[in-house]
Amino acid sequence: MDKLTIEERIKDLAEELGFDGIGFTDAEPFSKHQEIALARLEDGLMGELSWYTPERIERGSDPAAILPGGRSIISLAMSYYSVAPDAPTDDDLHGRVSNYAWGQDYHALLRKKLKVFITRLSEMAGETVRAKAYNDTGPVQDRAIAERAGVGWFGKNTNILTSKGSWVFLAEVITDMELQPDVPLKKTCGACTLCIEACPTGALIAPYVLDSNRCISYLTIELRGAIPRELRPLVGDWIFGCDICQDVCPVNRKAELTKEYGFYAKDMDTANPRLLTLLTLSDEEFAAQFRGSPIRRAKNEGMKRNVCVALGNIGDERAVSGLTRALMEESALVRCHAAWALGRIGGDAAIRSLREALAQEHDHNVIGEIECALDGDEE
Ligand code: B12
Ligand code: SF4
Ligand code: SF4
Repeated sequence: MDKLTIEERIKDLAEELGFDGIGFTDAEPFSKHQEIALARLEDGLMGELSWYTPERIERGSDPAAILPGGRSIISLAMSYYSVAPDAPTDDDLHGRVSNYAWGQDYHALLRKKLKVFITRLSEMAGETVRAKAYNDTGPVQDRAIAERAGVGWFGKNTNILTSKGSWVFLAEVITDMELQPDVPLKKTCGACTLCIEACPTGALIAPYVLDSNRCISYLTIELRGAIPRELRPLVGDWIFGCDICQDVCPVNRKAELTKEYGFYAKDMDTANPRLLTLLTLSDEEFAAQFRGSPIRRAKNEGMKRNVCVALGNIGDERAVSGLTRALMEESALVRCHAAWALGRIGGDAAIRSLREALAQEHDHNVIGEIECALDGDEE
């Protein structure tokens, strides 16, 4: 039998550990991607991510500065695509959580796998290899690495599309090993523009250009303040992330279900939570319910804000009493969004609640929201 090359053995290792894609590239700087990211930041298209700074972009664009002596990057992809247990059939009001957040927190899951991966690399090399692994939280641009390593190509929705679709998490290992680079794929989206047309908020302002300020993923997960009023009606019933630009992508018709059991939703409530229940959770209950889940990132206050918007968009009068209680929440942010939702649902009970709240409210932002809601000016 032919002896396997080191690259082939590393590919086998990735498969053994459950990764669905792998490729190699050199550790040369990502100058073009650095330039684009800096320009996006400068143009205000990255939203208000306090940690996303020019220094971080510059550091992340030079892998050899992150791992001095780094010669290669191993790019890895793991599918998280799964099916929801059961679509809700009860009469409760449900919201939608993006597929990537149905299961366990991928950061923890991938971190463990990457640790094993690095240990096994050293065993393979017969000496301790120097390596630094990232998944999502590092300064490097995971997608730019995946593209150059031939793991996938950039879709017009800015996601990396692999031959098995875009429902993948990306990770990378920068190492001092000398590995034969793979070549970038020649694939493109061609004339397709389905994702751009389907995005409900118009966040894909041009092919390959996302305005984070308009993206539901940013609005429901990363944004800490109020969701802009004009965007609230467009958020629909998404309460954590958004899958629309991937759902419509024809490349995803070939998507295979993840082999990683941890990414499946425990039950229907994880993928389609009951909104009125979420609205009642204390901080402790929220932390307990979402322990080990990516959803914790939104925090209880952010989630209640999102739930109010979803309830306003669903427009069902059964939400009025829950939203009326939310008008008395300690958080002014939640009170603002509860007022907006009540204005959008309308009807005598909602109007009565808004008037009673106005008589007691002291926060000027909430007063403004209640007045708009009573004026029927909810957008
Ligand atoms: C910040 C961030 C966000 C922000 C901003 C997104 C953004 N514009 O990148 C927000 C909160 C909006 C976000 C949302 C999501 N994210 Co996010 N996010 C990140 C993070 C932490 C940094 C990304 C970054 O640096 N972007 C810089 C900008 C400038 O890059 P870009 O928009 O992709 O632009 C590139 C392309 O447009 C390309 N390009 C430009 N012009 C052209 C022209 C042509 C012809 C071509 C081919 C390419 C091209 O070059 C640009 C620079 O590389 C990465 C993790 C990481 N460390 O990399 C995860 C990451 C990108 N996110 C990820 C995921 C899963 C998501 C969501 C799908 C989650 C969800 N379901 O809600 C959405 C997808 C929204 C979307 N359509 O992109 C995955 C993507 C996996 C994949 N298959 O691509 C990553 C890689 C995390 C991970 N390790 O798995 N995210
Ligand atoms: S994640 Fe949703 S809001 Fe963001 S670009 Fe895709 S379709 Fe638009
Ligand atoms: S929907 Fe079409 S344009 Fe958008 S990423 Fe998929 S193939 Fe590309």
